[in-house]
Formats: sequence, structure tokens, C-alpha cells
Amino acid sequence: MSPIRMGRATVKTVSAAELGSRTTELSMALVSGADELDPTGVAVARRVVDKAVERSGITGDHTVVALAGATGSGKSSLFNALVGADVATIGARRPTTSRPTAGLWGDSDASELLDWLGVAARHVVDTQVPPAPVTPGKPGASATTDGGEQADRCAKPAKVGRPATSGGLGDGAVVGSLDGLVLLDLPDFDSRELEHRREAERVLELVDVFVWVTDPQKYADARLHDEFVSLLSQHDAVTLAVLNQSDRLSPDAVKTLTQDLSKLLVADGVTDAKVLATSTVTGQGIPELKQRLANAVAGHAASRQRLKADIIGAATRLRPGVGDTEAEVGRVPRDELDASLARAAGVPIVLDAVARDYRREAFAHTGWLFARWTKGFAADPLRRLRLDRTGGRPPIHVEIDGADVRALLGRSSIPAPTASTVSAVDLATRGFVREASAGLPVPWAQAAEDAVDRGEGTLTDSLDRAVIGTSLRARRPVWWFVVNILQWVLGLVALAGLVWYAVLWGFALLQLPRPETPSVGILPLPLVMVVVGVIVGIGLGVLSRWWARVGARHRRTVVAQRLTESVATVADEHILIPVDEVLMRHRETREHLEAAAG
Ligand SMILES: Nc1nc2c(ncn2[C@@H]2O[C@H](COP(=O)(O)OP(=O)(O)OP(=O)(O)O)[C@@H](O)[C@H]2O)c(=O)[nH]1
Ligand SMILES: [Mg+2]
Repeated sequence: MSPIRMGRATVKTVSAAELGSRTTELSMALVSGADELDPTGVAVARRVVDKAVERSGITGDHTVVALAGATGSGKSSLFNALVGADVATIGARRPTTSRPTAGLWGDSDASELLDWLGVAARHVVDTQVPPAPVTPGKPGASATTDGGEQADRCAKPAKVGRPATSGGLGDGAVVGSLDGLVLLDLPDFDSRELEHRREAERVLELVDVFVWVTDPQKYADARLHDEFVSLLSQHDAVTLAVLNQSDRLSPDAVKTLTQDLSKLLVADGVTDAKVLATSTVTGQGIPELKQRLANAVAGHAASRQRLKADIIGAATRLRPGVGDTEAEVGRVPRDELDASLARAAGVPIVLDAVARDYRREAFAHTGWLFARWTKGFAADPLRRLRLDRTGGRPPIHVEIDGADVRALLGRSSIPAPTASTVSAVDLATRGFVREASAGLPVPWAQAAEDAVDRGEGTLTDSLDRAVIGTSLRARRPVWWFVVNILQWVLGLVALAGLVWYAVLWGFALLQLPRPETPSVGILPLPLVMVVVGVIVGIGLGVLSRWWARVGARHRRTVVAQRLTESVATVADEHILIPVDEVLMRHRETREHLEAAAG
């Protein structure tokens, strides 16, 4: 239905704010979930959103109607007739109106809208009291809110063209209501005042309905049609053409001219325009004009009502495409996933090497001094895995990224995961994703499955980087240093004993008198030194070896913890975070759809 068609229009009000927020919610749901939602439903929803965005704009609860046209056509006179009071100045001097004036119907606050429109002069129409005929200089039942300027305007009596407000022209005569109507009396469009034209053009950009007011002299003016009417045709707003001052014409001429004007408008490209003949002197056509404005107001509200229903329909249609709730990824059991990834990363192999490495190092520091050289034959277990360069560093992945680690340390020599380990990872991943997306419609579960980063080799690569980036060694234990000193002392004591014996043997060889050898009890001191040095040294070595086993177990636990954390980071990066992103998108989509339909 055209909003300016005559007839009854009863509608419930849907505020522009409500419509706007529902539209936003539906469009947000499309942004977050269009790929997973039903494609047909998505297409419908897109069309509804587009329509609602185009339709609502910023005008809020109001329908903005502008009276525009050439100077002297009677815009201000029509404005006063519609408002029912001498608000706008009507003058003999052309052009008269230089700044727009607004007439407001209804209680809804239009100040924001009028500020946006840049209209300072405002007049609230009192719809409670039926407007009485207004005599010049005596405004009727109306209230003016504009203070100074407006008061001035009202104080000036209209000299000519008394508003025709009598004859049942109050709102009571209108089917429907004018509440929400914002009527603007604009400056002329064609005078020598460029400012007027600019101001009229600026406001015309923003209105919902144009009423082109023209008169018998100017209705066919080619320049007006070229410059003004064709400008109207470029806008989506509803256009209504008024041939004012019809009292100057015979009834036949009125008919001919309105038909003529209709044709001209079609030629201008304003195909939908309705032409109405009016006179502010006789009141002809004013009730019709008012009725059409009432219909425009109702049509505006009706269109919002319809758009709201469309949005709810589209959102409800899409709603089965999302679940009722979504899992929290952080709470989904992940032990199996982490364990399978740890195996794939070769963590058990690395831990064995760590323990062996500890024992080997411990032996190098705490073993019997004269047996230590044997360690040179034992291969370094971490070096064999090319993990020896991580030792003693802080966990590298904390400070530099994986690519740097790789550049610095190369690839490890941990054996590649076996086929069964790889399939265990796959199984655990699927299990995890299934658990995380339980209860979601298939496309979302599929999206979660697809989100997991399974790129050829990237997971294995990241696991390897994580292991390389993990510090596998720790500070040497203090007891190693203590035992080391002891071992050196014992070794040197034993050596000194031997040297002593060598000296004594030298004396005997040269048949020199043997120097006195001190003794401990019945045993000579050098013998005691050798025996104690060797036996205690070996004993301490054996004891240390046993203690190193305990230490190695502890080191293994510490490193296992670090590796678990590193592997968990890989799981987060490749599996948990991508899945969580899908779930978050699902949540957003669900909430937006609920808000749009709620
Ligand atoms: N005969 C007749 N004269 C009218 C009618 N409407 C307005 N006039 C007269 O036409 C002249 C111009 O009226 P305005 O209402 O000031 O015209 P406007 O379009 O607001 O002019 P600007 O403000 O200059 O753009 C005045 O002298 C009015 O009395 C009408 O219906 N019939
Ligand atoms: Mg005027």
C-alpha cells in the first residue's frame, strides 16, 4: 500500500529503536553464522535485513514530511493550514521563508531528530483541542516551543492567505492519527537566494515524504522540473505533488492542470507521485492532504510492524540451525588428547634420555676419580636425539617463537611417530571435538572438526618444536659439587700414598737408609692413605650412583611436567583454540538470533 493512499490504516507501533536493534541482531547472526545456517533461510534473512536498513534510517518514530517548492507557491500558507495556527510567516516579499520551520504532532520527543535535521524553529501542534478558525495575528490552539525567533514569527500577523483550518480540518477529521508527523516548511528552491536552495536541498536529503508545492503559474516551469523535480526522483522518499492556489482556476482548468502536472512528473521520472489540487483560501484539498499525511504516518508505522514480523520470522526460521547451549572447551576432558600428543611428540623417549643424561652427568661429577675416564665412551643420550642444546636454558618457547627455535636448533632426531601413534592422535582429536560440539547441529560440529589444524605435518612439526623449545636440563645439584670435592680429596690422598710408596721404593733401590714411616696402629700411613683413598672413593662412587638414580627420577618428573605443558600448548594452538572459536561463533549466532526473534 502506498503510504499516501487514502483510506484507513490501523497499526500497532513498533519503535524505530526496537526495529533497529532487531535488525542489527539479525545481521550480526548472519555475520557470525551464515556459513553454518540453512542457506535458504540465510538468503531470506539477508533480504529482510537489507529492507529494514533501507526503510528505517534515522527518523525514529517520526515521519518527516517536507513542504518544498518554488517561492510564493504557498508552502508556508499550507503549513499554517495543516498546523492550524499562524506559525510560518506568509509575506508579500519574495522569498519569505529563509529557515525551515517544523510542526510536530504527538507526544514523542522529536528534538534529536530535529537537531539532526538542523531545524531550530519548532511548533508543537495541540491535537487535543480541535483547531478553531485562526484570525490573522491570533494564533489558534497551539503551542510554540522555539522561544524568540518563533515567537517573533507568530507575532507577525499573516497578511494574505489566511490558513483554511475550518471545516473539520482538525485531526479528528482524519482517519488514523497524525501522531509522529514532523511537517517542515522549507525555504524556496528557486529564488536568487542560493542559501535557501542549499538549505532546502540539505533537508530534502533527510525526509521521508516530499510534498512538492507548486501553483498554476509555475507548475510547468522547465527549470523547476529540471533542477528540482528530477532531484526528487533520485530519492526513495515518497513524493506528493500539490497544485496550490487552485481557487485561482476554474474547476475544468484545475482538472486539466492536475493531469498535465501528473504527466510532467512521470516525464521527470517521479512515477509514483499523486497530484492534489489545494487552496489555502477556500480550504479545498486540505483535508485530503491531511489524510494522505496521516496515511504516510500510519504507513511508516505499519511498515515497521511488518519489518518486525519479517525479522522475527527470519530469525525463527534460522533458530533450529543452532543448538541451545555450547560446551566450554576448557572443561572438556583432554587427558587422552594430551597423552596421545605426548606419545606422538616422543615424550617417553625424551624422558628416558633425560634420566640417562642425568645419571651420566652425575657419574662425571661424583664417580670415583680413577673410573671417570670411562664416561668418555658412553654416548650422550640427549645429543643423540639432538636435544642437548636445550640444556640449562630457560624454556625457550616462552621467549622466542617456534620458527626461531627451529632456526636455532634445527630438527630433533626423535624418531617419527608410528602409524598407530598418529591414528591414536587422530582418534583422540575426533573424540575431543565430538565432546566439545555435543548437542550442536551437524554443520557446526563439522565446522569444529574442520577448524582443527591438521595441515600435513604441521602438528608433528609443532610438537617437535615444542620439545626442542623445552628446557630438558636443570642446574647441577649441589651434592654433585660436594661429592666431587670429596672424590678429588680421596683420589689425591690415594695418589699421595702411592707416591709415598714409590719414594720408599726408590730409597730401597738406591740402598739408602729408609726414612722413618709413620704408622696408624700397625699399618703404615701410606698404606692407610691408599686403602682409604681407594675404598672410600669407590664406596662414595657407588653410593652416589644409587643417589643419582633417585635424582634422575626426580629430574624426569620435573622435565615431564615441562614437556606436558609444552605439548598442551600445541594442543591448545592446533585444536582447542580453533574449536573454541567455532563454539564462540555458535554462541554469538544463537544469542543474536534469540535477540532478533525475542
Ligand atoms: N489565491 C491564493 N493565494 C495563496 C494561496 N496560498 C498562498 N497564497 C498566497 O501566496 C503568497 C505566498 O504564500 P507563502 O505561503 O508565503 O508562499 P511560500 O511558498 O511559503 O513562499 P516562500 O516562503 O517565499 O518560499 C501569499 O501572498 C499567500 O497569501 C492559495 O491557495 N490561494
Ligand atoms: Mg514560505
